[in-house]
Amino acid sequence: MQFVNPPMTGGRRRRTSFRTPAPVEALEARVLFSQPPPTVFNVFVAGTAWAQPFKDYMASQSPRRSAEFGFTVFRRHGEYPVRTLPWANLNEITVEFSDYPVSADADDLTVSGLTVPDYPVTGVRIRNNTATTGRTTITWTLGRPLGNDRIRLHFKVGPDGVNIGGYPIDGDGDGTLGGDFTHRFDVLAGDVDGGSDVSPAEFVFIRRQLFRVVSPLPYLYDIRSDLDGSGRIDSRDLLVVRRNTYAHLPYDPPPATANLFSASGIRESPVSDVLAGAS
Ligand SMILES: [Ca+2]
Ligand SMILES: [Ca+2]
Ligand SMILES: [Ca+2]
Repeated sequence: MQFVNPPMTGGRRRRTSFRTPAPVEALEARVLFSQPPPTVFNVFVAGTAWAQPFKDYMASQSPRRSAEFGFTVFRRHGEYPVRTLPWANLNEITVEFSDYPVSADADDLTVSGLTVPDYPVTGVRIRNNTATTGRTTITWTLGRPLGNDRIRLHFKVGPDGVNIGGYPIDGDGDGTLGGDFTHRFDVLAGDVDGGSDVSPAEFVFIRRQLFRVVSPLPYLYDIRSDLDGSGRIDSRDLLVVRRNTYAHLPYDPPPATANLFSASGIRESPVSDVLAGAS
């Protein structure tokens, strides 16, 4: 028995173990010949302002969600239809990868929409959670919340994008290395029923739920009515849905690239202003 430090851990992962010496598989071989190849497992969205009890309750309702990373908008395995998201302060996107030391920069992720052609990415945080989930997560933070928009996520794969020691992942999920990752979902603050518009009935619906709380007892509490993820349905949520009443998702198809965007006739969401200004 000897004390071995495998050199394949890519700097972040550090694992020590007692085992008999064996030829250590290089990271290159591990990436190139792994079956299935390393890929994206899940994509989550959340708000940095979300209260932890809100996230805990959200995750408790479905094992597909995360008390750490938020609401799932993409799963690699299995059908996962997502209704229009009703929250007003979504500004974090977390991608969960296979158990590899994945690297990425802030500008590797592009978040585009019809209302806002290019959401600024202001930060990136990489975590190798091998001790807990056995997976690597990368969280990109946006400079403004997603809102009233048909969102398209895109990140490039390879040495100048998302990579594992310079090698590509299987971004498009076709079973071979390479291919960028793209995914679409919609966000409309106040769209409690996910029908892609905000009706006066939804204002009434939220008003009926005033003062319901997620903690300590989430009696009749609904995460889709807590529009700022505060853990409490109150006047701020009511203000969000009131300001967005009669708003709807932009009708145009999603842009192929951010440059093809046309903003004519599309009103930007005032909801972020509401949240920033309300007390
Ligand atoms: Ca591929
Ligand atoms: Ca609706
Ligand atoms: Ca709230």
